[in-house]
Amino acid sequence: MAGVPFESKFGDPRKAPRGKVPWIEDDGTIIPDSQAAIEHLKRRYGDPLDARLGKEEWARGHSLRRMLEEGTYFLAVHQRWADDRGWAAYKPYFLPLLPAFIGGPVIEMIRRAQVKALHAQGVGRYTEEQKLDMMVMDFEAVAVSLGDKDYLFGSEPTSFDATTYAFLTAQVAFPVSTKPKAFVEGNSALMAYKRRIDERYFR
Ligand SMILES: N[C@@H](CCC(=O)N[C@@H](CS)C(=O)NCC(=O)O)C(=O)O
Repeated sequence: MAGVPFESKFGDPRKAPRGKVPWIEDDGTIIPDSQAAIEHLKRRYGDPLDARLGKEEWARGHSLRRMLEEGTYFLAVHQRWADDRGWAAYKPYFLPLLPAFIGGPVIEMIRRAQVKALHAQGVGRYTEEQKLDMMVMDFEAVAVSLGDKDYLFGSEPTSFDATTYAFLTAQVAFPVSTKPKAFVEGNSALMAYKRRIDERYFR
C-alpha cells in the first residue's frame, strides 16, 4: 500500500522473535508485531498513507485498530480454535503446517493452550451468544466509521484500512456461518469496501 517493495514468506511462530507472527526483516533488522513493523517502515521510508491525517483522525483510527487487534482478535481466535464447528473447519488447514506423525497430538495441545489463553484474556468466559453479539457490535462500529466513504478517512486508503480489511476478509473467508459473518456479508457498504481493496491491491 505504501509502495515499499517486499517479499512475503511463511512465518513459523516457533521461529518467531517473540513466538508470534507476523514479523518483518528489513535490511537485517528484525521487527516483531505488525504495529511496530508499520511504525518502523514509516520512519524508514516515509508515510504516504497516514501523513495527511489530522490528530483526531489518527486517534479514531488508532482506537479502531486497537479494538480489532486487541478485542475482536480474541473473538476470532475463539471462532477458529475453541468453537467446535469452527475447529472442525480450521483444523484441516492448520494440521498440514505441523510435522507429520506428531502433528495430531501437538495440534490438540495447541488448541488446549489457546482455550486457556482465551479464558485468561476474558473472552473465553462469555457465553457463545455474548461472544457473537460482541463481534457483531465491533463490525457495526467499523461500518459506522466507514459510513458511505470509499475508505475510513475519505477517498484514499490509510494504514487503518489495512487492519480493517484483514478482519473483514478473515470473517468472510471463514467457512462457518455465524452471526458476525452474516452481519458483514449483509452490509453492502462493508462488502463494497472489501471489494474495493481486493481490486486495488490483490488483483
Ligand atoms: N498484535 C500482534 C498479534 C500477534 C499474534 O497474536 N499472532 C498470533 C497469530 S495471529 C500468534 O502468532 N500466535 C502464536 C502463539 O500465541 O503462540 C500483531 O499484530 O503482530
